[in-house]
Amino acid sequence: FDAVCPLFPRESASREVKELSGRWDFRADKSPDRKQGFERAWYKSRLAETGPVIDMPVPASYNDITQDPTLRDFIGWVWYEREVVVPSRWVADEGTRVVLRVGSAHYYSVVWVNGVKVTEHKGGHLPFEAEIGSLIRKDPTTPCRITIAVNNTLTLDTLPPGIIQHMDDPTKYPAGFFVQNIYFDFFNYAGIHRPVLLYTTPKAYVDDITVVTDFLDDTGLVKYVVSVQGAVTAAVKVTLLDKDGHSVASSNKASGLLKVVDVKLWWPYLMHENHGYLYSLEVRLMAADDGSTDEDVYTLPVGIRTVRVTSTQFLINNKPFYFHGVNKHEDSDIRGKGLDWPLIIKDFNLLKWLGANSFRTSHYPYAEEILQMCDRHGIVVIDECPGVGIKDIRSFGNASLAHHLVVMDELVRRDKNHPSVVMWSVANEPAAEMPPAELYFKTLIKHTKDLDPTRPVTYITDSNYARDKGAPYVDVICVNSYFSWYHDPGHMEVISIQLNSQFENWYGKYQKPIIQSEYGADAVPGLHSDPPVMFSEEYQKMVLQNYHDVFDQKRKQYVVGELIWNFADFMTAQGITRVVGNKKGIFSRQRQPKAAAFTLRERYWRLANETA
Ligand code: BDP
Repeated sequence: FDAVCPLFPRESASREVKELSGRWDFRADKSPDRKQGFERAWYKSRLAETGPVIDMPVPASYNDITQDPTLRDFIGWVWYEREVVVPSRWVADEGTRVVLRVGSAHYYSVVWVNGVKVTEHKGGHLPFEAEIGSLIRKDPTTPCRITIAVNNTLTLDTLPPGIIQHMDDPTKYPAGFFVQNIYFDFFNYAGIHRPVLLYTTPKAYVDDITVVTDFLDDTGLVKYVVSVQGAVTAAVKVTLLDKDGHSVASSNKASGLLKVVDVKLWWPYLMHENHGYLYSLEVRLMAADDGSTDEDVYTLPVGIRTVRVTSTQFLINNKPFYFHGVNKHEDSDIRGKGLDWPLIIKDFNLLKWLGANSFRTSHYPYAEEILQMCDRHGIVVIDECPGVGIKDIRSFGNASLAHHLVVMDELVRRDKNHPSVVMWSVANEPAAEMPPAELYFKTLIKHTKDLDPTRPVTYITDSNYARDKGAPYVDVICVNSYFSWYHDPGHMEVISIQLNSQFENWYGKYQKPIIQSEYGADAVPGLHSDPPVMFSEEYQKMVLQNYHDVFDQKRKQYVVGELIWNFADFMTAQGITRVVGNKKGIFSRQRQPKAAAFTLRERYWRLANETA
C-alpha cells in the first residue's frame, strides 16, 4: 500500500481538495462472528443492494447517533459507503494524482474503491491514504464508490490495548455473549472520526517537508529538507514569507538553511505579544523543461522557536516556561469523537478565557486541525500517542512494542513541524513497575528520540518513584496523583503532605523537572455542599486549591507545570464510579463552567502575568 504523505492536504495553485463530509450509507455487521460482510463481499456492489442501510454522518462516532443500544455498544465491523462524482478534469488529466485520505477511523480500517481494495490501516487516531487515479480512470463514466469497513475491537496488541472476554456459562449468558474489556477511562467511540477527502497533486510533487528552527541573537534559523516524488530532476524553490506576505529568505536548494533577520519568534500564549507568530514556507517544485511535469506548490506554516530541558527547567526560546493548562479529550454530545469545528473553536475560546497556555493530547493524537489552531494561538502541546492502558504484562510483548514503534513513526511524521508541539508522550499510566517495562520504555523512548532529536520525550506515570522502571529514560517526569480522591477520599488535609513527598521523592531520585500531569476531583454540575463533600462543586474547587498551595512552593524549584484533569466532563464506559461519564471536568460536557473553572481562571491569569 501507498505510504501516507506526511503533509496535511492543503489547497494551492496546483492542488485541489474535495471534502466527503456529510451523509454516508452505513451498516453494522451483526452476524455472530461479524464476518458476513467479508464473506458476502459487501464492497463489491452498493451497500444498499446487500441489505438494509441507515444514514450515518461523517465525521462522527456512530455510537450516539441512533436510538439503538446495540449500536452504541457494538463491537466488530461496521461498513460505510458513499459515491462521489469526480471532476472530469481530474480524470482526463493523466498527470493528476488523485488521493483518497482518511483523517482517522477507529480502530482498524479497510478501504475499497469501486470494489477494489486500496488500503488498510491499523490504529484509530492517525491518517491514512491511497492513490486512486488509475482506478477511477478505468471507468470514468460511473461515479466512484468508496467503501470503508471499520472494526473497533481492541486486543492486547492494539494501542490502546483491550481484551475480548467470551462468557460461556449458559446459566448466566445468552449464547455467543462477549464483552470488550478496556483498561482506560473513556468511551471506546468508533467510526470515521475525521474528514475523508480526495485531493490532487501533479505527477511530480512535494511529498514531505521537515523544518527545524533555531535562532542566534536576532537572526532566525530555519533548517529545512524538501522531499520530492515522481520527478526525474527536482528544481525546488523555497521562500519564507512573514505574516504580511513579504519574502524574508529564499533558496533554490531542496535542503538548506534559511536566515531570517530581525526574527519574530513563536511564543506561547500570554508570554509575549507575538504569541503564535507564524511564517509561511512556500515550497515550489518547478515544472520540467520538457513539459513532462507541472509545477507543484505547497505552503507550510512555520513557527521559529527552540525547546530545551535542564535539570530544573523547561525552556522555550531559552526562557523558563511553566505549563498552566489542561488535559483534554476529543469528546462531546452526539458526535462522540467526531471532528467538529464549532466545538474546536469553542474550546479554544474557553482555553483563552481560562488563561491556559498548554494542554496534553490525553490519551491519543488529536486532529491535525486542532494542532494547527495551537500553532496559531500559541497553545503549547504535549503530544501523546494512544499508549494508554498498558497494564497487562502481555501488552509489553514484542508484537505490542513493534506496533508502538510504528505508531510513533506515524505520529512524529505527522506532527514534527508543529511549533506548538514541544514534547512527545509515549504512554499514559502504564504498569511501569513490571519487569519488562524497562526494556520496553528504553527502546520506545530511544526510537522516538532517533525520529526527532529536537524534542524531549516523556511518558505519564502513576507508579511509585522507587519502582518505576522507565523513568530513567524520560526527559521530564510527568506524575498523575489523586490525593483525597482515589486515596484517602474525603480527606483534603492529606494533600499538602502527600504532594510534597511526591515531588521531593521524584526530584530527589532523578533531578529532572516535574510536571503534575493530572490532578482533580469529580463534581456533578450543580451539586453543592458546604462544608464540601465529594462530588460537589465546592469539593472539586477545594482540592484544586490545596494542590495549588504546594505547586506555588515547588514551582520556584523544579516543578515546571500543572495540567488539570480534565478540561471538560467526558463519556466513559458504564461503571459504578461513573455518573454518566467522568465528571472531573472544570467545564461540563456542554462546556459550561463549574465553580472550579473560576478558581483556575484567576490562578492562570495570575501565573501568566508573573511570567510575561
Ligand atoms: C487517571 C487517568 C485518566 C482518568 C483519570 C480518572 O489517566 O484517564 O480519566 O485517572 O480516573 O488515572 O478520572
